[in-house]
This record gives sequence, C-alpha cells and structure tokens, in this order.
Amino acid sequence: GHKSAVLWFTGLSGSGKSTVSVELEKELYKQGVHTYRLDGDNVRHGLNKNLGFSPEDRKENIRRIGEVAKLMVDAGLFTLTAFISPYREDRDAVRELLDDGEFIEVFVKASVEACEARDPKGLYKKARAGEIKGFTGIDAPYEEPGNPEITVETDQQSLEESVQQIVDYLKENGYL
Ligand code: GGZ
Repeated sequence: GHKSAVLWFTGLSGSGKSTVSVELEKELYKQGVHTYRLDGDNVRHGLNKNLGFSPEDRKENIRRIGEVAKLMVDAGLFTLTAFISPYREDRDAVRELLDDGEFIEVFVKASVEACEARDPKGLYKKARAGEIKGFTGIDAPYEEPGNPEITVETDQQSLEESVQQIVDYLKENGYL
C-alpha cells in the first residue's frame, strides 16, 4: 500500500514541472499507485478559467488548486500539481491546509537563463518584447522555496535522475 499526499511542483515557466511530473506519474503507475495530475491544461482552462496572472489571480489560482488537491488526497489519490506558484506565502497556505506529511514541495530549479533558452512556447521572447506583461522571472517575481522537501535541478541533472530522486524520497519517507 501507499500513503497519499500532494507532490507540489513549483518553478519557473519552462523549468520542467510538467515534464518531470508526467514522467514521475508513469513511474508511480508502474508501482500500482493511483495518481492524479493537476496542471494548467486541466485547471486553468476549466475551474480557473476566470483567472489571469495578476498577483491576486495567481493567489486565488493556487488557493483553489490547494483545496482541490486536499479533496483528492482525502479520496486516497497521490496528487501531482504543476503550477509556477511563485509566492511562498501561497504555497505555505496550501501546506497548512494539509495534514503533516501530506504536502511535499518539489522545487524544480532552473535558472531564468536556462528556461529562457528552452522557451518551448516562445513566451519568454514575447515577455522580452513587452507583448506579455508580468511574466514570471522577467517582470514578475518568483520566490524560491526556503525549505522544500525535494529540489531537482533540471539544468544540472537528467530527467531520469530527477524522477529517481523523487521516487527515492517517497520510498525513504514511507510513502511507497
Ligand atoms: C507566467 C504565464 C503568464 C505570465 C501565461 N507569467 O510555460 P507555460 O505557459 O505552460 O506555463 C506558464 C503558465 C503559468 O500558469 P500557472 O497557473 O502555473 O501560474 S501561477 O502558478 O503563477 O498562477 C505559461 C503561461 O501560464 N503564462 N502568462 N504572465 N506564466
């Protein structure tokens, strides 16, 4: 059996939150763990489609995702969330919502330079050109976690290494 929890991925746009969480989910599936992944595609286009990227809207985005993640954990699912979640206070509020050990903060660390070089959707280019205002890492803040349970450095380690590091954490801490 396993203990359900939220793996809360946080990091810049293009840092690898989605990529790592998708690969991790495949690995958990192989181990018979029931998971659900929340990301921009299934949340920002649905539940949160009335929200933009102002600080207030980002706060509300994260608050709702936290509440949904809590319901999913209560339902026994291992929940993976992949949102920038740039404000420490908002992430900490989600941590408070959950019981001890149910919130695992995964800092997906990559420099702005690395993320900008990847720029998979061309958004950094648009932000630099002033076509997107308030873009995280360019002209909106990203507050790094002070004490995350896990840090994966996607500009220093391979995808496989990042996934293995998270699996190891889950095993060592009795989740798997
Ligand atoms: C940051 C933005 C912005 C602004 C649109 N700032 O690379 P992506 O495209 O797929 O990931 C980004 C996503 C961020 O949404 P989140 O819900 O994760 O953000 S937050 O947690 O801060 O609420 C990016 C796109 O939306 N995007 N405008 N201004 N990212």
